[in-house]
Amino acid sequence: MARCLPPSALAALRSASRSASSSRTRTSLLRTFATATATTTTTPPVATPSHSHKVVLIGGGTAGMTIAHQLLLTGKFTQDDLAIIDPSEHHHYQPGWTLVGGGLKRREDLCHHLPSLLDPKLKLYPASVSSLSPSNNSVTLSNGSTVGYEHLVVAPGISINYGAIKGLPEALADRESSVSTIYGYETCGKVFSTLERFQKGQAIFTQPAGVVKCAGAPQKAMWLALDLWRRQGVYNPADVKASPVKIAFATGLPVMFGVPKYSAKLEELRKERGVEGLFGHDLVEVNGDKAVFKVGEGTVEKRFDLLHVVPKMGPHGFIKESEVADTAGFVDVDQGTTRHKKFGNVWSAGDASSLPTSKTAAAITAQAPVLVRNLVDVMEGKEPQAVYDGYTSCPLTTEYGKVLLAEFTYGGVPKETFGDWFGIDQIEPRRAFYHLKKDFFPWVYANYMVKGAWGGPKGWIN
Ligand code: UQ1
Repeated sequence: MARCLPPSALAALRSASRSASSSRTRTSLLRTFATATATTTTTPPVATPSHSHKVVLIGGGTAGMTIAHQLLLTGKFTQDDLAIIDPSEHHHYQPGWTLVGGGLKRREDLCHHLPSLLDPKLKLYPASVSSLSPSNNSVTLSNGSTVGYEHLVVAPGISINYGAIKGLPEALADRESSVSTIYGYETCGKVFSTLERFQKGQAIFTQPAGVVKCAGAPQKAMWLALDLWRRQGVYNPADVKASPVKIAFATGLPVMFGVPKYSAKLEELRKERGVEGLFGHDLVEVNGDKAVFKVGEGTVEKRFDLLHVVPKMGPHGFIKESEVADTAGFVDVDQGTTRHKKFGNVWSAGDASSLPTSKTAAAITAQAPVLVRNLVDVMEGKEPQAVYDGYTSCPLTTEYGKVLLAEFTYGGVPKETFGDWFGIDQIEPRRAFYHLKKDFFPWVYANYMVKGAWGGPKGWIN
């Protein structure tokens, strides 16, 4: 496997935070530093404007990678019919970063060399997209060349806007600070060492208002930390007043989780375990040992000794500024078919899409087969028939050795795989689900899902 640990990662983050003045520039620097290496060292030249493909996919992340291989497995495409545009040298199993934060995995083991994951029949453009022209059926790359398509799948994920919280890039890049986040390859390595060192004081775990990927992850980080400190003897859930460590969960949301069934259980755990709940608290600034939250129309300042931050996220600029975006900037697709509401040859899945469900890798297991089936049907002159029900899942680590496996559809309606099979209620955190999360999902993802052969709750497909 190619090197997955850029030695200059944190240095790049540091220099990005030093040299960039606007939050927009910061974000793009943070997002693309690995890309610069990719384009200068290992990549073939970018195609000329004459290139065109049956299907162009933007993004080689979970959605793009899975959909590209599922399309190939239909047997209806040959060499270079399908093209992926992605500037990244590496593909990450991001659901594993919560485990990295808990000291259970090494981030390098969840990182794959992107080009080597691709079937040789797929054409790779190792470049970023600068604009979309859906009326001309073409995409313009950052080097100015254009790529044409019959169908376009827009799946570049969601952009992490570190700079949207004042002082955050600097605090994350500072090795001495106790500010960390599991939401990035560059930063997730700092989390566990920060937690392990922490023996006394106020810990705050944040979750922003607004859209994030994997909305359960902010508290997964907290539950593992709590359990670590409990085992180390510095946190006693039964007597928080006497504990050296105090824990608060500061969330921009009014509740612990968006689905009432699971939220009730998580709220029960929060109270039982002595975690202070700061609801409606949206972190806007990190200033030394002060965290500044927007609360209602005003601001509230909290002192901290350890801060785990979840940055703000939003759609990529090239989507927001294009004709395929909805008013929020996400790709405006039908929530059942995944087909664009206006451009019939544009499709989207995953974090970049407007699909009104929780943004997770598990959701892709259900979205990808629907998109692939419908795209192929439309290509063959038929009406799209397959319908996505909003399935998504959040395997929520509530302590070392236990996971609450939340699974639900649109509207937060529970759809529990093992409830159907074994008649159990998945509201209870279980050891078996912990092994699914820690061992089985990373394995099945790397060996089958990215190759288009895993259908989530449906098991192996293709
Ligand atoms: C899943 O298929 C999957 O992909 C590998 C995950 O990892 C990201 C998941 O978290 C979940 C929940 C699924 C769904 C599969 C089952 C068997 C519930």
